[in-house]
Amino acid sequence: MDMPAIETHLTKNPHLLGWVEEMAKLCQPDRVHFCDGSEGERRRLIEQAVAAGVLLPLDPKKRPGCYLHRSNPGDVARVEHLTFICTSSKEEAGPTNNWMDPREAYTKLRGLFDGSMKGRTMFVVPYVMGPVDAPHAKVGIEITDSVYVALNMGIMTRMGKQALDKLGDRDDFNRGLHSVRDCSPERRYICHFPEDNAIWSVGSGYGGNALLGKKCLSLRIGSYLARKEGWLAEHMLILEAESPEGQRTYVAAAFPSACGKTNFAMMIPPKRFGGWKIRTVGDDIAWMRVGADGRLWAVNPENGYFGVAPGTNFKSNPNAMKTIGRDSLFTNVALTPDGDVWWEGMDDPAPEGLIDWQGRPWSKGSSEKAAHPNSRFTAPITNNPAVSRHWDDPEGVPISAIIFGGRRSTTVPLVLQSFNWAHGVFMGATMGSETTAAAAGKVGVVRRDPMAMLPFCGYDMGSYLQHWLRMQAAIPFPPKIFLVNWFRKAADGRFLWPGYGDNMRVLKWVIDRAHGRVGALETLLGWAPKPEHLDLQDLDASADDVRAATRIDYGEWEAELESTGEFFTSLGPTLPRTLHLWREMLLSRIEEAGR
Ligand code: TSX
Ligand code: MN
Repeated sequence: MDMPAIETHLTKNPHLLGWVEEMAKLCQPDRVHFCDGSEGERRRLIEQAVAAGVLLPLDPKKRPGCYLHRSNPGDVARVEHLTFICTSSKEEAGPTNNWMDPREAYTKLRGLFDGSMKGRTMFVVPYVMGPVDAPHAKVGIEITDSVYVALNMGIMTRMGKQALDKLGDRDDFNRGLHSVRDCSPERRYICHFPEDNAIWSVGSGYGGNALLGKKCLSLRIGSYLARKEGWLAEHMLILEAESPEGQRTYVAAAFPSACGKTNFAMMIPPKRFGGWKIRTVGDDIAWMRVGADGRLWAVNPENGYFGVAPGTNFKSNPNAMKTIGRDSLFTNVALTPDGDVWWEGMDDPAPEGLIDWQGRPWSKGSSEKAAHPNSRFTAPITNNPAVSRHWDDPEGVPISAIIFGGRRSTTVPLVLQSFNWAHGVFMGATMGSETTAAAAGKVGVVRRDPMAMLPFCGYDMGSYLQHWLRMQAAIPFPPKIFLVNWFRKAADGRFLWPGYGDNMRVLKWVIDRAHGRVGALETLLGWAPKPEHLDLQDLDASADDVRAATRIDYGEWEAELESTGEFFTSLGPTLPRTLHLWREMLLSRIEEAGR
């Protein structure tokens, strides 16, 4: 077959056209389609995807503009053991990342991409991460042979002509190459080349492995650039809290998976907080820079939500349910007989006649789940009725507080404020979450996950924490840092804190602390609210339970700090001495207090 000529009216950028031609020579597609991001193009791609059986239209009355995609059953999640950071030295990737020599990786993957798009269309997807006019927005080009990926990128990023216009004739775009190939786990690699600003991903069509703008560019490559350029690329939601007086405060928060990050980003305050409004700037990623005013300003690089479906319902997250009412893609959820979607933990019980995520008839009482536990929705950010007016602001929003959290059944109290920036970095560095049944492996074990970045940091974790410590000197008015835990349990296994909307009561204290207008108690582990500092009116929990949720058990903390020590050791010699010293000091003070 003749080489497809690389021609498009969309760009004359010689670096881009040269690279696309080179990649087309390698992958040998039948056709090359440059995406312009127009509404007409979106319709045509959906038509193609429906004709090819990649997308199934849902009922246009119940879910207008919505489609179901069923992935290969062996390709339903990110694959950390096949994700590589390819830097010149192994030390640069650090002990918590898989490393491959860049030359070896290019050689191996070139072999896998060779002819991988024969008989297929190569989509060239130009996109921007961040508000298009933001000074630190990044342009990426993803070459992919998946129409599903092209359509998802159209929701999750600012996709099309606007990206090419922003790029102009420059060469500094992220080069992303993706092919589902034969979708075999034996030939699956997600390789990051931070030194080349490139990502090569082969063998998976799943979100985090295939939508290269999200985890790969915005977090792994992003964090590498952030250290080099003096900013922060973080796995954080960004929310806007507006007080009854109309004061808007912005909070960024990092949680590991299964802690309800999207729910927190879209929280609806309880009746008692009637005058308060919570709005969403982002639910997954924050890029934060020091502004001219000396504050830390955050943008959400994304344009949509790629959320976990199971557990999402009108009680846990009404705004998310409204967000996915139209123009959304669903991946690996169950299909109802009337053309709607269903998953475990939806409001209503499963209807008769469900088709499960693999396309098989499913009946109640089946031991298998109807929707895959990692099934997802992809929805435009503007569908959210509570989206912040600043979600697309090129300036971003000024962050007053950073919250770290985890799922801990013991030890970690409802909320603590750090003594200072370095102690806040210590809180983030030591945060962890107990594994739930949703993840593979043993249930109930604490898995440490610094800043929820363990799977997403594009370089050595010790150097990453050093970068966090160094940032203090660069931020004249830094946000205050907090640690929260919504998941503490009583001895009988009950949750002590009602969570969800009632987290507003904790958030209110956080905001008031950030503005220096409420008191706190100095404990050995940080500043904690005294009982009179939390507004608990109409709370559906006993005073005893709240006391237990906020209690600090110094015996438990001695064990906690011992376990933190083992984790620190595992991060190796680049872990900043400051963090070792914080651990030792906190432990010594507890021991010397004689508890
Ligand atoms: O998202 C959650 N949040 C944050 C919400 C803003 N979840 C769901 C976690 C899985 C993704 C929570 N689950 C939260 C929470 O704050 N808290 C809990 C634990 C919990 C579960 C049930 C109840 C109370 C607490 N109560 C009843 O079911 C009646
Ligand atoms: Mn995430």
